Formats: sequence, structure tokens, C-alpha cells
Amino acid sequence: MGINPRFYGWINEATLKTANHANFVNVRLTYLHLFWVQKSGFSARAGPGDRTQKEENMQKNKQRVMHLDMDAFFAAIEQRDNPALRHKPVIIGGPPGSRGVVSTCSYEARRYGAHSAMPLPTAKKLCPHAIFLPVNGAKYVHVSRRLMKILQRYSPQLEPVSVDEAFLNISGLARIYKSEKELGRKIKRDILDELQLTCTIGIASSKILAKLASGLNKPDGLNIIEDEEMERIVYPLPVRKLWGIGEATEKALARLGIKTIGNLACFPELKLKKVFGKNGPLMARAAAGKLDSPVHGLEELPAEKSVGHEHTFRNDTDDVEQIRAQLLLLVQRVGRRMRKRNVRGKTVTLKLRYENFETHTHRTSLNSYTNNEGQIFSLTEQLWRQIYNLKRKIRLIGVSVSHLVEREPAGLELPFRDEQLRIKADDLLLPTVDKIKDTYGENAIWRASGLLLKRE
Ligand code: TTP
Ligand code: MG
Ligand code: MG
Repeated sequence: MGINPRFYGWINEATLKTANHANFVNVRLTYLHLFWVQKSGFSARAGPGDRTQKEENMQKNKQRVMHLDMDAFFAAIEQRDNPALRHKPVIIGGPPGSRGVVSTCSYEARRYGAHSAMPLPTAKKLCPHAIFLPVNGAKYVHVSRRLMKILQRYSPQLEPVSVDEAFLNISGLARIYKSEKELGRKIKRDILDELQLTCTIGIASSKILAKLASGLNKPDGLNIIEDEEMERIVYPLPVRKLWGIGEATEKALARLGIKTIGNLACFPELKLKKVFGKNGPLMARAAAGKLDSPVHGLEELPAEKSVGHEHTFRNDTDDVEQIRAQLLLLVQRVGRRMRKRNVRGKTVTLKLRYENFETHTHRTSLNSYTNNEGQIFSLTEQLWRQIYNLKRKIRLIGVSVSHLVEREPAGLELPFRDEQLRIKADDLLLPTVDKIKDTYGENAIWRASGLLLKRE
């Protein structure tokens, strides 16, 4: 089965048996190390007042979306495979004395306050009798693949979003299985029979609502939210329940007096735009259940118009050395992904978000197409020097390359001679770097300046 590489990207790396392994997985997840997929498929709808006929029709034929997420995934697999662990507090992430963080824990351990991304020693303090286990990435990927195969039997429009989670377009399936509830029950039964694991399912008219629905009923739940129930069920919930709203955004919203999803849905979009840029109105539409995007099947993921990575600092920072080292890391990831996809790009964009959420993106273009990270980095640095305002701390940085081509058109100018030589040296080196990463994993080799990166 051709699984979306975006989805397996991190877990392949997680199969590496490095000492830092559990920590690495968590860093990737916790620090929102997100790929930018510019053509994300999110299509914001107009407000209720100005709907066109086409939108009315779309509304009538609204897709039905299932979101499925496994319960305490890594921990549940360990409990399944070792009966002595069942009904016990199990914490995955490594030995409690190590510097790593909790990857996940069983619901029994959660009762004591342990949770993902918590330092292992803290988890030990909260739950001293817990059983601590290392992350067995290869095993979890294997289960994940089997899970996706089960789901694919129900709908070809299956969009995995993480190792234990997927969206399924189930429009029209209720007729075949009598009802959406029956369909949900049947899928849960299959997963239990074939994998001996439980999951939670949410069903609604959009991905965001389906995800919210499953999150409300964990573990072993099945929750359907109808559009008519939005105001009664969804509006009173805290904004934090909405996919994509983290702690900092929650605080920034609270400063505007927005506490619940209903508050956000009814807040004037223009005011939100002032504070959050174009994400503001999108958040409001998501809160109102009006932000929809199709479930992409495995074979027809949206074409990426650009390749990018971004990083949210755990604490806002003005440490220029740290920011530079992080940029270098991001650029290396971008270069590596471009080379894997065999594409080159011409325009480099640097994105900066300051502590007050003000976001700036600046771009510059080359005369030629490249996937050489040295070249991308020097453009990124130029952009950085042009736009960085030292007075404010940085919350997020991102780098992306757009105007992608598969083969470089002939006859384009090359940069100055010194730069040419440097790029040539890099071009000779990079295939070897890629080979090392292919064999020993993404963390096997980095540029030396990346060593300046401080642990956050
Ligand atoms: P989640 O689905 O977020 O969590 P979960 O399945 O353990 O528990 P829940 O019942 O709440 O869904 O993540 C899936 C797996 O991804 C999880 O089992 C371990 C891994 N993971 C990390 O390694 N680090 C993290 O910070 C998180 C959130 C998950
Ligand atoms: Mg889960
Ligand atoms: Mg999950």
C-alpha cells in the first residue's frame, strides 16, 4: 500500500535505535515541526449571508468524514503483547531517570497526571509505580500499516494524519451499513478482532469537526456530531479543543475575551485578522464548522507547490545564534526533501512570527533552480538580515522553496564564480550525505553549524 510519505516521515526516523530516539519523536511532535503543504486543500467558505448557488449545493452534498484515532497507541500495543502490563500504568519513552520525555502512557498512568511530552523524571514522581518502557518504533509502524489496511477496506479515500490516526471519507456509506453508527461499530470491531486494540471514532461533516468529535469521547468511543448540534455541543467547548489551537493561541484569544469555540465563531473576522493575520478568519470559520477540506485519498494527495519546514520555539527567543542554527536545520530538511522528490525550486521564502503573533513572510528568487541547501541557506540568511527586527522575540520561523520544477530548464544564468564553486562542492557532497541519511537515518549527519543548536 502506498502510504503518504509525509505521514511516515517521522516514524521511519523513529525506527532508528538511537539513544535519543524517544525524545526525538517527541521533539518532532511537540514542537510542531510541520511540513508546509501550500496547497493544503483547505477551502474557506463564505459566511452564511453570501453563499452562492454552488456553495448551497456543496452544503447539501456535504461530505461525511470519519476521524479514527487509536487509544494510547504505543502503550496499548505493549499492553496487548505482554499481559502482565494490562490494567497497569505503563509509560513509554525510556527509563525514568533519563533526560527524555514521555512518548505516551496508558490511561491507567494518565490518572496520575502523566501525559505525552512530559519529562520522564516528572512522570516518575507523579506515578512512581509505573512501568517504564522504551519506544519500539518498528513494532508500532507495523501495527500502523495493518490499521491503515483495515481502514482502506471501507473507503479508498483514506487520509492518514499520523501513525495512529486517519480521516476517512464515508459519504454515502451509511446507506450500505444501515447507519453511520453501525459503520463505526463495525470498524471498531474489525480493529479489535484483528489488532486486539481499541480506538475512538468521530463522525461529522468536516475533518475539523470529526477530529473534535473523536477527541471528546476517548477512549473506546464513537461520537457523531450533526451540523444541527453544533451550537449545543460544540460552541460551549473551550477553544483549545479545536484542532490547531495550542496554548499560546489560546492565551492570545483569551486576551480578546474569546474563551469558547462559540465565542470564536461569532467574533468579528476583521478583528481576528488584525491579530492573527489570515489565520484569524480561518480559525473563526473552523470554529463555526464552516472550514471544510476534502479527504484526500492515498493516491491523490494534493500536489505540493512548495517544500517547507517550520519550527515553533518552545520559548520565544531573540538569541540570534540559536535562530540561525535552527534555520540551518530547517533548510537542510527542505533540501533533503526536495532531493528525495527530485525537484528544484527558484524562490525561497522566509517566514517569521513574532511573540505577538505578527507574521512576516519575505521571499527572493534565484535565476536558476536549486535543491542545494548551501544555496538555499545563503538566500535565507540574506532575507533574515533584511527583515529581522531585533526589538521583538521570535515565536516561529519557517523556510520554504517554491516555483518547483522536476528538471532544470536549460540556459539559465549561474551565480558569481565563488558561489558557483561552493555550490559545485556542495553538489558533489550532497549525494553522499543523502546516502548516509538513507542508510543510518535522518539524524546521522548534519552540518557542523547545527551543533550550535541549543536544547529547548
Ligand atoms: P496520540 O494519538 O496523540 O496519543 P495516544 O494514541 O497515545 O493516546 P490517545 O488515546 O489520547 O490518542 O499519539 C499517537 C502516538 O504517537 C502515541 O501513542 C505516541 C506517539 N506520540 C509521541 O511519541 N509523542 C507525543 O508527544 C505524542 C502526542 C504522541
Ligand atoms: Mg491516539
Ligand atoms: Mg493520534
